[in-house]
Amino acid sequence: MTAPWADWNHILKLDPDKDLPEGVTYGDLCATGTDAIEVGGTMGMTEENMTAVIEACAEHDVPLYQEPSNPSVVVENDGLEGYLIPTVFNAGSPFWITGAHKEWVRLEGDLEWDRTYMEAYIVMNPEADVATLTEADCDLAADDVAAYATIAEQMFGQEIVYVEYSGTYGEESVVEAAAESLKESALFYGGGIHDYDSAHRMATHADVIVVGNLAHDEGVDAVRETVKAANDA
Ligand code: 1GP
Repeated sequence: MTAPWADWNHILKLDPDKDLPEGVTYGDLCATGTDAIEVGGTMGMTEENMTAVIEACAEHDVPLYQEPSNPSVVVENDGLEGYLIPTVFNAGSPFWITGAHKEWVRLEGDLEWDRTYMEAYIVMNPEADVATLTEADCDLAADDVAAYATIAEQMFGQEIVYVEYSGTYGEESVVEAAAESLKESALFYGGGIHDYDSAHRMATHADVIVVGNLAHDEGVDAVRETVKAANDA
């Protein structure tokens, strides 16, 4: 079976804890040409705010995924295509590698496995909430990141490796090293993409670029530019 992300170039990640720019609707953002919407964030997540964004996006014709940051905010909604579940390979606490996942399965029992997908995160911005929360070791050189990507793919069978610089623009050499180390798995890159050029540069290395803050800070036109760049690369 082909992976849902096989043809994706661009994901728009919407954070339920952040507002949209004045006059911008979720419908506008769904219509930017992005290949998928991922609803998720690190801080301030609740079932209520997750549900509100998922319901607002579900009315529109774009694949919709939830990226729950912990088991208590997982939303069941018919509008969701599925779940993209983070596991943080360089987390300091095992809770963020397998612990949260174990709790989810313990509490829920049988998950919808045919639409539950893993993302093997390598968290790189020490200032980001996700780095603090997971106590991630972000002091990694390009060869460390490449090695994490390799173990994610070859030892742990991860189909998605996600180099995450959330909030800041990453080192291209690091993303390139991760890309070169992967054989089949898809490389997602997210962090600090803010215009055509920044999107295009990372999209030459990554299979899929993830754009987050830009939607909340700038709005639709800026996001469209990044979609164009992702498709041009
Ligand atoms: C965050 O990777 C995404 O999880 C996108 O990062 O918000 O910096 O665009 P930005």
